[in-house]
Amino acid sequence: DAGELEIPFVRELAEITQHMWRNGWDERNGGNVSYILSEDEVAEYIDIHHVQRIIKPAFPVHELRGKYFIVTGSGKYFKNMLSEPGANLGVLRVSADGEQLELLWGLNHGAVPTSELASHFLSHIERLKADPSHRAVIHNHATHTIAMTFIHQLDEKAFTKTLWSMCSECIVVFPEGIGILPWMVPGSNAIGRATAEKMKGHRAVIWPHHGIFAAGSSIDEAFGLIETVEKAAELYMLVSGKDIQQRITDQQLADLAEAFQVTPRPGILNL
Ligand code: 2HA
Ligand code: ZN
Repeated sequence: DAGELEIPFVRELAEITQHMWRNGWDERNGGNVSYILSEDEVAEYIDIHHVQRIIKPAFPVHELRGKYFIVTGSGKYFKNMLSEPGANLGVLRVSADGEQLELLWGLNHGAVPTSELASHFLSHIERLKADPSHRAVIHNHATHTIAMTFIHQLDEKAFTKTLWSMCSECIVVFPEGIGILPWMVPGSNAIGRATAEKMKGHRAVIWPHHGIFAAGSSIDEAFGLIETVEKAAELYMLVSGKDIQQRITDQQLADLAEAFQVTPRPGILNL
């Protein structure tokens, strides 16, 4: 529907989900996105006084009361979001008491928000504490990132160091490193709490044998972080087991951090 795509934040989510699907990162209904919107930007396109449906979240989210989100729908395919935004995406507001979700647009035909809403909401709460400009959380099934969780030890520091050393941009893009959970059942409140705990000090959290969660101040920032992690993981998968002749040294990583004025998480570089 051309009209729906005239809403800028609907177009942005429809396009980024299409992009991720084309990257091969969101087979079937894999992946989910949530993005904080300002009341003004929503009110410009949507009647914010007309609540279409009330949706009960799994738990109250008082910290997010009154906030507006665009979210992907549960069970919906990224492949289809661009051609049918209203059936696959929804704009909702957390009620003034934080107990319910007020659907304002989309999620047509009774659809509900992403099955990973717990991980999204709890991550938003932690990232907003860490960074007032925070807005976006993206989860997808980035292929090489998942592959790497089979053959690399899942120690966060070792994993971060390997990613940093795969390409020169990495330490600049995620100087705080990567959080890693143990394998857990997806879609649960428990994985939501564990993800959010990692989000206190990281913007990227890997779910072994499943995918990645990333946070950022915009869709571009969160997506760019995933692209960078995934690129490093792809390089790792290309070179692992090969006879490596040279690599970026810890001193060179430290030089990069200094040149780009970022502070690497302590305890990772051996200098
Ligand atoms: O929405 O990716 O983690 C499907 C998933 C669950
Ligand atoms: Zn997933």
